[in-house]
Amino acid sequence: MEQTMELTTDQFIRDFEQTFNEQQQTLLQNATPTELFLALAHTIRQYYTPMWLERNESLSARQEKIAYYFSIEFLPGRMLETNLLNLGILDTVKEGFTQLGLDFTAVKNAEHDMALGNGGLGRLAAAFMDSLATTGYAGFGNGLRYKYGLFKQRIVDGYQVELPDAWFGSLGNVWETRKDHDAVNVRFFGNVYMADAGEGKLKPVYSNAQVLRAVPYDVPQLGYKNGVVNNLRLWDVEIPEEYELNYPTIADRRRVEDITAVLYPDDSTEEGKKLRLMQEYFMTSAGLQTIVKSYLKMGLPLEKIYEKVSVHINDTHPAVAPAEFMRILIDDYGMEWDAAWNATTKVMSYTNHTILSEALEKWSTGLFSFVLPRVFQIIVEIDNRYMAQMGAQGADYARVENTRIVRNGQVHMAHLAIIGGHSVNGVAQIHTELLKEDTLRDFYALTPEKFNNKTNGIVQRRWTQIAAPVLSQTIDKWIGFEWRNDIHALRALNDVVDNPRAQNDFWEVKQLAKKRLADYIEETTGVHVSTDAIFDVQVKRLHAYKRQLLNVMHIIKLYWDIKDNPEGDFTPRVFIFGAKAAPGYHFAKSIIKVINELANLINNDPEIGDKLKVVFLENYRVSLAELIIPAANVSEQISLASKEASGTSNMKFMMTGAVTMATLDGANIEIRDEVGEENIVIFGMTKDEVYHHYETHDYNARYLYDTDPVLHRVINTFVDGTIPRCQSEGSEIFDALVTYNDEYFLLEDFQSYVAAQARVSALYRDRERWMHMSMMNIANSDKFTSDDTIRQYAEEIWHLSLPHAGRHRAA
Ligand code: H53
Repeated sequence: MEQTMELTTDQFIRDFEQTFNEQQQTLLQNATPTELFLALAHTIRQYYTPMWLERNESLSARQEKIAYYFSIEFLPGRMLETNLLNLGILDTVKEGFTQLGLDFTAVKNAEHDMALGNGGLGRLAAAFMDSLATTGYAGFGNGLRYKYGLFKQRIVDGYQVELPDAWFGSLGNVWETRKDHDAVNVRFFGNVYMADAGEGKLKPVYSNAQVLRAVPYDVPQLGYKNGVVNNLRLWDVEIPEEYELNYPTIADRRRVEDITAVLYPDDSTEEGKKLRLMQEYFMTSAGLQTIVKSYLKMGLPLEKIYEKVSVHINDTHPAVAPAEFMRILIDDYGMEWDAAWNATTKVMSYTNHTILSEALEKWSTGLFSFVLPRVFQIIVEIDNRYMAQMGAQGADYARVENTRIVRNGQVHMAHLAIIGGHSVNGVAQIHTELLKEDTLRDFYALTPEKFNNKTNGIVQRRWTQIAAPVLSQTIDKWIGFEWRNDIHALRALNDVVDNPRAQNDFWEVKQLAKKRLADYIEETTGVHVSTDAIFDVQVKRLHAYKRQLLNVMHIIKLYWDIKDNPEGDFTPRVFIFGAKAAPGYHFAKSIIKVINELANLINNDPEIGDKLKVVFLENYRVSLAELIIPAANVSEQISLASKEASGTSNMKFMMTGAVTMATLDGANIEIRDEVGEENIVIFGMTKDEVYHHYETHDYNARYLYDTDPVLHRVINTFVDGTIPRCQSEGSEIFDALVTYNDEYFLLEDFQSYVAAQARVSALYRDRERWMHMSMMNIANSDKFTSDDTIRQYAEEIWHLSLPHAGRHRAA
């Protein structure tokens, strides 16, 4: 059942003009896009505020169970259009703007991306917020209000340069509301000892602790046409008034403000250790304290908190949660250990997003006990009790030793999350299998019942209705509107994938999207690209395991093919890259440099012409993805099998009609299962083949380099001066591939990748065949809706009930 706002265009115009006049005191026609954006956002706030209040009232009146999603990253991108779409007034507002003679696109582009995340992990968290509201579940977010989001990337002389992203700048975040009354204190450092509290109890006494104030800012999360508003709570740090004297200088204050100053721009490894640990504890402690307080307002017994509260640990960053929850229950509310432990394990659950060991956080016990002395004591106690309990159960000693929390002078955060919770999930089938059989195999052997899979998903509304409005209209034309409310209705498209007129329509849609992107490319890079060429796209974080370099090697091969035979028959291609590298990740930055110099070489060679173009688009982010993804013909998902936990852009490309060039990794495998083998292009080693190399140590990159002449020539191109201005970067790449034995097996997968790419070229030339493939991808993309993923979390892990039962469930 739909529930949209009743709003006529006239009414909207009146509301908007009134808000604008109150705020800006100028003429509409003189206003900048930013001024118009602010007025529009404030108009929308007036529309959703009553819904927000009503939602909170009804949740507490019904004493509804709430799941809290703790994540150090949230990456919503722009919120304006999503909010309008979800309120059901996007078309009304666009029409109103037309009548006022205002440019809606310019206004929507004036919104700065809310980039409180690095990549897939943060985007997934934002998608889940949308889907929780859309499905009607009571699921709230808990994170940090960074002053600076993910850095802004500029490319200068081919190099990545990082600039701070002051996303809310001088205007503030228009969507948030400060909730002063929910502020709490968080303690760091100092000494703690246990003193007699009478009745045989002990209580901790702190000295020299640093006390900071955590102040929440709430950002509403609107459900799609259902009147539901959930809450994303972001914490900011302040100095409590009573402690002001401890911070006499500006430098003292800055050190405090640092806690919420920057999002760590590192997608997988820990860095800036102490500050990072403080960030993690700050948001976790503040969140848990307010959760307990609001639970107690219901007057229910604290021992039963798990009946009304779930806390989800997104990756290891908030994994201190079980220990902090124990601290709150025991120290602040006087609960006994066993009752507290029972409640804690029932409340907590954890998602693992990677098997890369550098991303599974571990802290040295020295640092941890220095920053969080009381929490450390509790962790040691949890660990001891875990050992004792497992020993009593007769569990295998080596296994228990491998799974304990404090080991070899380190605190293993994933272990705390698993032992302190009731559920561990991976994010795609293959990833969960790998967790069970490799990364977390000892845990799996000891507690198999905790493990489950939840394949990731995407907010398809954003990637169609917002990012691809013309595609959406074309879908409407062929199968009606139902898919906009029930994504599973998209399957009706399967009936027209071979209809020549439909194929033609969808071809034209893609051409329009390509034209839009081509214009942007020309405007921002000066490179002219032809929309007749295949648009072949790889956009994601730059990481060795994602193998952008394999893509580059193929481009070099094509370059030589054309140079050797300029008159040859060649299917034109535009290779498009977008990628940020972690500032400290030297090798990744070298790859960016090489891509840019290779692009210069190729794009300026008249003999190559339109046959081959290479473009690196700077500052890849959600709003740029919205422009790029719908324009892709080919989606590059070429990570080494086993390394990409899931991937989510693969799903966005699929649903906007790109054909996936894929290894059997992450969710690619499930995409293949949905579209069928013939509508995806698979290449490369399987995860078992990869593991076979690990087990036998039989991989020999130099042998491949020496014996395969094509590969030899391609790799030499990095160092023989063909690509100018990147000598040192070229030799680093050569060394990684040959001297250091090619950690991600690019050389082994090269020939099969080249063959697969040749297949793509042949397929593209057969337009009927290609459009069949493309449309099969759109038609069968419904499986990857994050609405369904979140239903599985809600039902199987958090055990939520549906306050708005039945309203929006897919038929
Ligand atoms: O999380 C995505 C996955 C993707 C994985 C990514 C991720 C981060 O972005 C950051 C840290 C981390 O451990 C994992 O790399 O494969 O799709 C959402 O699950």
